[in-house]
Amino acid sequence: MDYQTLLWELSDGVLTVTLNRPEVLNAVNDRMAEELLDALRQAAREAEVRSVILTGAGRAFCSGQDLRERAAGDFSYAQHIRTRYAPVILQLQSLEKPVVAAVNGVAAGAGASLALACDLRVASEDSSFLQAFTRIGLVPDSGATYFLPRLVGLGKAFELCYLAEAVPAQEALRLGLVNWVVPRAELMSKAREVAGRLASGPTRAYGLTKRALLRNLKADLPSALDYEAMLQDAAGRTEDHREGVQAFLEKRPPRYVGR
Ligand code: LHQ
Repeated sequence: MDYQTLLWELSDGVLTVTLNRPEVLNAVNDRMAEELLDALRQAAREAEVRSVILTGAGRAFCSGQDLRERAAGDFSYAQHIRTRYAPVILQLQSLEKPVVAAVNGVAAGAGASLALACDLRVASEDSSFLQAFTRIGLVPDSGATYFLPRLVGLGKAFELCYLAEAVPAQEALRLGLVNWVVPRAELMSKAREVAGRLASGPTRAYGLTKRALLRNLKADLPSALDYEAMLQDAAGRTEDHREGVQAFLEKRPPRYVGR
């Protein structure tokens, strides 16, 4: 697919996908939603991609739904969310490779949901998270009501959704919404450092770890234990597991190949 709204860059196993409509703070139009889904599917298919960074061009990460393209309700919002946003959020979660959001500015509405659906978040000091939905009389969507209570607890999730005030990066760090906060100039180097480290790791074990963490969010302990045991069989058969043990015994760093 020829991307008009995204930049795609693969380097040393790290795929960087940049939302690229800076003039509207990377608001999501139909084309961007389609392209993002395509890019994430390609990331899943291509063995050379071993971790992914999602970021935004310009001064924002993503301002959510493009309100000029979809300003008011003469079409089905439900249909729009089911066909445009849900597949992207599900693809981010089912992609069995680490995904790091590099939040370079405001992440608002469905743009915040996109960041929350990534596995890890690095945020620049001047970034913020805004549950913009109720400001325009809408319900938090694209996974916001799923991710927020899990990351920050139900009480805080109510506050963020009801009051819809921007949460600055340092506060987001304190709440557990993001993993690291760094100066703006260091954002991409920090994201590349994290994603690069993950890209040279045991990709299959990371993918299975992601599957276990997400699946076991809603499991009871016996079934969580059983699921882990089942996945361990798969991890135990990988070349990387053999290499990891061998490297340990030989007292040298492992050289993982991602399978
Ligand atoms: C934008 C946008 C934007 C278009 C900035 N659209 N142009 C799903 C499916 C179905 C229906 C509806 O919703 C959803 C899920 C959602 O995502 S709902 C939530 C949608 N997003 C928002 O409500 C956030 C709207 N944006 C803002 O509140 C502000 O722009 C923020 C707080 C993000 C940033 O404020 P500022 O830094 O003051 O920037 P700005 O407002 O001046 O924006 C810069 C430009 O970007 C401006 O255009 P202009 O031509 O005046 O320079 C904005 O109109 C444009 N822009 N967000 N979502």
